[in-house]
This record gives sequence, structure tokens and C-alpha cells, in this order.
Amino acid sequence: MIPIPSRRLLRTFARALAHLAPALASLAPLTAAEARAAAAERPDIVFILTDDVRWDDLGCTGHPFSRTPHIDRIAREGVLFRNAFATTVICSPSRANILTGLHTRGHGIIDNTDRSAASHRLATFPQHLQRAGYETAFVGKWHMGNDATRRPGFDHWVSLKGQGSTLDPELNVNGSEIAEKGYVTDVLSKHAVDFVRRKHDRPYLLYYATKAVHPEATQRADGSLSDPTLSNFIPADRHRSLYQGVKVPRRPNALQPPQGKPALQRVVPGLPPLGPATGSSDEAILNRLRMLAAVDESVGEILAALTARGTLDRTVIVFTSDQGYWYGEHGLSVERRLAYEEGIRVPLLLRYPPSVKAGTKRDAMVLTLDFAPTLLEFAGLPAPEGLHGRSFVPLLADPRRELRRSFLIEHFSDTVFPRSAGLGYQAIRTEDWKYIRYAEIPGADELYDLNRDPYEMRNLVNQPAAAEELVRLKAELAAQLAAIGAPVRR
Ligand SMILES: [Ca+2]
Repeated sequence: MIPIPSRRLLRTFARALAHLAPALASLAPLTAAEARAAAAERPDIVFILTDDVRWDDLGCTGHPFSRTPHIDRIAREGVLFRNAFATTVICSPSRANILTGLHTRGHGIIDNTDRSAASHRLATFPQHLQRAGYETAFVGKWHMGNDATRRPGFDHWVSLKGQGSTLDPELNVNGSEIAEKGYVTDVLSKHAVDFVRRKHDRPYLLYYATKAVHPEATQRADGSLSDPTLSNFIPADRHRSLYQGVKVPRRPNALQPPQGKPALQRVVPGLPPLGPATGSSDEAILNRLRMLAAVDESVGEILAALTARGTLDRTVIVFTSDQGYWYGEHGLSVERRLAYEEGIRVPLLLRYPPSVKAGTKRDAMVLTLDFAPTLLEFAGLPAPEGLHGRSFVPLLADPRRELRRSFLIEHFSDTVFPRSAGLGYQAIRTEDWKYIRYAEIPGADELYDLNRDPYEMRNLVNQPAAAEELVRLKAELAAQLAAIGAPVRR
């Protein structure tokens, strides 16, 4: 057996190699990426993925009363991306977007039905890190199917089954089923912190995916839900009375029924039309924020564990979410899926002092697809050919850089909610505009001028003054779809 060299020895070797790099470059054909990998100390990576947390749920993103001091610290001592987006607005596809760096049509996890086997076959960034010598750990919610067994690319595996239970969750820990006691965020946090505290001889990736702030429900193999209202948000007992008596803020587009949105104005048998009364209740919103309070405590415990180890400043820490949620905008609540801003926007914070000055803010558009190439670049590894995402590392040093002028958002029709049946679409968003083309509803296209109408309340698709822009956006959408190709079937 070949002994694994200690981290100190590797660092010494890397430093020596860095000094020799100019001489070696003339002798051996090292690629630029290999040279970087050899010369730089590879950071540890802690990737924190929350579920359904909105970009504006955090103190650091302007929430008036949500208390998230530990999460905010990542932004205060690192970078806050103000325009970060998910490209598919439901759990399973978005998780696959993050892991693969591919658009949903590129990886084939197109909805929340049981795609356990397919998710074992994805080529993911943790696999690349593992092959490059990283120790890799997964803790939390995988949610591509109800199979909780270990997926390729992870040395250490702690997973909920499907959505998992909020109280006394069952976990698959490296192949053994374990019944835990307690509140799910606390249980997962303990596993995450335990991993950080371990002795690590190699750089590591901790991929920590919380169940919070997702409501309590079981998702069956066909994607249907045990609780179709999907509104049972359960905070930890200690947070049940948090924020009592506060006034819940609402955006202007939550206070009136949708207009000029034929897809949302369809008559759905047995359901009232969308409007202020169909949106999320104050109590649902408050319970989500109470659930987030436990996540914030967990982030605090992880930061404390990194500080105690002395590795805080050489750890890339990312905090984000798989997609947003509706607080009554356009009458929506549990549906997710749709392409409006409150669904596609995600929080994105990153702390890594060697590359990021404290208090940095960036406005360039970044996507969930960008995590895979970004984290590989931090580890000194080139991105595999054919990814749809791009590393956002160059944005950290240069506020004028941007990665793209537009991006694709897509949803594949499913049957989980009667309201959202047949709502499959492809959409294109630029910095200024959004065009949504519903695939199965003729005449329901939507076009928004995001500068003049940030709440997406005036559909301009039939306005002559917007006709030229519409032609440009349709051409951009067609070009992006052609470049990415037809959906992969899994
Ligand atoms: Ca989600």
C-alpha cells in the first residue's frame, strides 16, 4: 500500500514546486491548470445548500427582521452575489444542476419523480474532487429519488431518505440505517460539524444540504406528495415563538391577482383563481424564517469548528439555496417551478480571504450551474469539457467582469400540483428582460421589462413597442436551446 503523504509534506512539496515552476515549465509540458494545482495550497471546501430559501430571506440581503447573523458573517467577510439564479425552480433538477454544472436538459433529472438510479450515474464535481485527492463528504438531503444509499464521489455519506423527516429523522450513514432523535437541522448539523472536526490528512469537500426550510412531506416515487398543501413548516421548539407579532413584508406583486398571465389565469377545477388569498400565509412565511434560524445556528457551529481547527481562512465557504419560493407574488405559494424573480433568485455568499476581500459585492449574473466549475477552479482543477456553467472565480478580483449576457430557465411539466400541471416552459433572462414561452399553452407567452417593471406585473408580449426586443429574445432562446441540445432522457 502506498502511504498517503501528510498535508504538511504536500504543502512543502507544493511550495518547492512553485519555486521551480519556471524552470520546470521549459522541461515538462505541465498544463497551466496542473501548475496552478501544484503551486497553490488546495483549500478545504464547505458547500452549504439550503432548500427553498429565498434570496431576500437573510439579514445581509435586506430582510427587515429575519435574524441570520452567522450566515450574514459569510457575506460580511466575503462576497455577496446580488444576481444569483437557479435555472430550474424545483428541488431535484436544481440539485443536479449544482452537482453537474449542466442545464436540466443536459443532465436529464427533469423533475422530482424517483430518479435514484439516474442520479447514481451523474458526473458530478465531487467525483472530480475525489479523483484529484480530495476527501469528500455528503451530509443531508440528496433528494433525487427516495434511495438514501451512497452516491458515487463521496467517501463519507450521511443522507436523509427523499425529503426526510423534520423530527427524529432516519439517516443512511455510510450504508447503515440509523434512527436519530431530535430536530432535523440539529441532527444534520452535528454530522457536519463532526466531519469538520475530524483529522484530515487531505483537503476536503463537505457538501452539506439542509432539509430546511422545506415543509414536512413525503414525496412518492411518482413525485406526488403525502401532504398536497405542502405547508407544514416545522421550526425547532426553541424557535416557535420567534418573530411573534411582526408585520410580514409583501412585495407589490403579492397584493393583487395576476394580470396578463394566461398560464396563471387558467381555470383549474376545484381551485379558486390565483390572488392575494391564495398566496403563502403570514404564518407559513414566519415558520420558514424560524426554520432558517436553526440553519443559521448550524452555520455558526460550522464556523466555530473551522475557527477551532485554525482552518477558517483557508476554507472556501459557500452558502446558497436550490431555488426560491413564493410569498404570495402573483397569488403563488407552494408551486415553485415558475420563472418569476422570486423563484429563480437564490442567495449566494462566499468566504475565502485569500481570494475575496471582506465586504465584496458583485452584480454580474451567476447561476447554480457555475458552482461545479467554480469549486473545481478553487481546487486547481480544470472544468471538464462541455459544462454549461462557468467559473465565477474571475469575478472575485474584477467587478467589471461578467460571465454571460443571458441565460436559459426551463421547467418540464409535471403533475404534482393541479395548478402547475402543463406549465412546462423555456425562458430567457437578460439583465434587462425576461421572455417566457409556455411549451403546452398556446398564446400564453410573457415578456417583461425588468428595469421598468421589476415585479413582472405588465406582460408586454403583445405590445408593438416591445416587438423588436421580443424578436431578439426569441432568437436568443432558440440559439441557446440549439447549443445545449435536446433533453437527455433518463
Ligand atoms: Ca427546493
